[in-house]
Amino acid sequence: MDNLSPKPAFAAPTGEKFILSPTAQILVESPMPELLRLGNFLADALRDATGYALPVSVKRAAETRNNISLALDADATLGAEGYTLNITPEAVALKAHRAAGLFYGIQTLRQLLPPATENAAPQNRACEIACGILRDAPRFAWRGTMLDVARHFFKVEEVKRYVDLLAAYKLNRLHLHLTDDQGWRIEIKTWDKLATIGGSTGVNGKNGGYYTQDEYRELVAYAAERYIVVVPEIDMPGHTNAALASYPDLNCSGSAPALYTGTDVGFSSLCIDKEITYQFVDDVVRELAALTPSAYIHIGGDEAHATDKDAYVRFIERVQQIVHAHGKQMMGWEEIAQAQLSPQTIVQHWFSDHAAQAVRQGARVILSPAHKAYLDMQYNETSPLGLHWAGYVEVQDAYNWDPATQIEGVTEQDILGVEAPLWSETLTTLSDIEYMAFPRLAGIAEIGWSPQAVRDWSEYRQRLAAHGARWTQLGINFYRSPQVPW
Ligand code: IFG
Repeated sequence: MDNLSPKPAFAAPTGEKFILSPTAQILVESPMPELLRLGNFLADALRDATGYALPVSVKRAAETRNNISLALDADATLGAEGYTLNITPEAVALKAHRAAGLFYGIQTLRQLLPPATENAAPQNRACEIACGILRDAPRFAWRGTMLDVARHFFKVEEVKRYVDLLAAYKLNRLHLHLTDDQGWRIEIKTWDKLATIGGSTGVNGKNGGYYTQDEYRELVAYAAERYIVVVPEIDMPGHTNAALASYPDLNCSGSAPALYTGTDVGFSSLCIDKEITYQFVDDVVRELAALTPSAYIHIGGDEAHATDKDAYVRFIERVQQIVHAHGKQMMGWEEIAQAQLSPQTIVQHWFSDHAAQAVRQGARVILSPAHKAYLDMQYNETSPLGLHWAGYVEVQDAYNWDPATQIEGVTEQDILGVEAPLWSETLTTLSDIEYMAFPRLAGIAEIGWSPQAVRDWSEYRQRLAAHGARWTQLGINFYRSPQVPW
């Protein structure tokens, strides 16, 4: 019970064991579809590993011995994502106020089983689960990562695998950076060339491609089943060469630039004073909003070095109105704080002090400090992948910080949570993604979930070593940092 990550808010082991036996059942307290789905999610996770039948059924009367039970209860103090686990030698009782809490309790249960159970090959071994009481709930509501599918495109199956790994660490946001200078990755039916031309290539001419709207819906649904909200980003007015290359009319000059396969930033801009630009934005936001069950649409706003400052402010304020007109909240990189933001706009801190400016306007912030949370930063000067403009970020650097004291003028109640961006200029495979994300993403997940008071690098590195055994069973291509006693 002392190897769990994210570290629970409260866990009291008793030293006894619950033996998961071949006749064990998974019982749900009511026939609610989501409860049965969660029961089956847990059963699937354990069936492969144990070879046991683990039938899922609605609990009848007093049968609780030798079973795992899932129940929702009225204890609202657990919030939307908290849970309690009461594990005795007789039974495992998982309770939560909301279904997401049960899902997170299931992730904790998985970690209480031996690492071998993460490997789908049947082990047919009597699985032991440490007994005790856990009462756990997250510190921050926003616990996420961003995947840049614009510099290099990653297929639906690859992103689904990444989603599985995020869910195991109780992360609940996947921000997809869908468009940039090198690629437009989402089908827009009213502007079809964005994907067919703008999505035809990538950095160094590699990993072109795009999601059809059906494929994108499939991704959103897959993530939602794991209580992960997908947040789409259409980066603008900068980082727009792929769109400008697809439609000459979007350019102030009326002629389209060539597709771009380099890695420079800050050279492109939508034409702020042309009305067609706002028709484009409105059509894109409308189609994206229809694909986005959640509240947020990210409009980028970073590195608009080719956009006049006053024009930039006018553009952001007009886009904010368009996003609201389509019933969504606007998110953006922190430069958008130069514009007049509405209170429900969310600002993502990455490299400047605009976040404090946003807080002064009453906006809330998500922290992605580049020198701590950018997963595309090289671990050290020998890392085969990644960049180092924000510095080298080893596992300890990515773990050893407290969002509440990270930025002058930004305190705990201004912070929605944390997010670790993974930019893909130097990444082309799922294996590359795993190498840069693990171990550091597990640390970000703990920063987002666990109370600051229970976090300590010297203790965490020991716990992290135990997760290396799980990642090996899961086939994750993780970086074996010399800072961790694997
Ligand atoms: N900054 C750019 C990204 C990417 C990154 C690589 C932001 C918000 C450098 N903008 O980070 O597009 O190129 O580390």
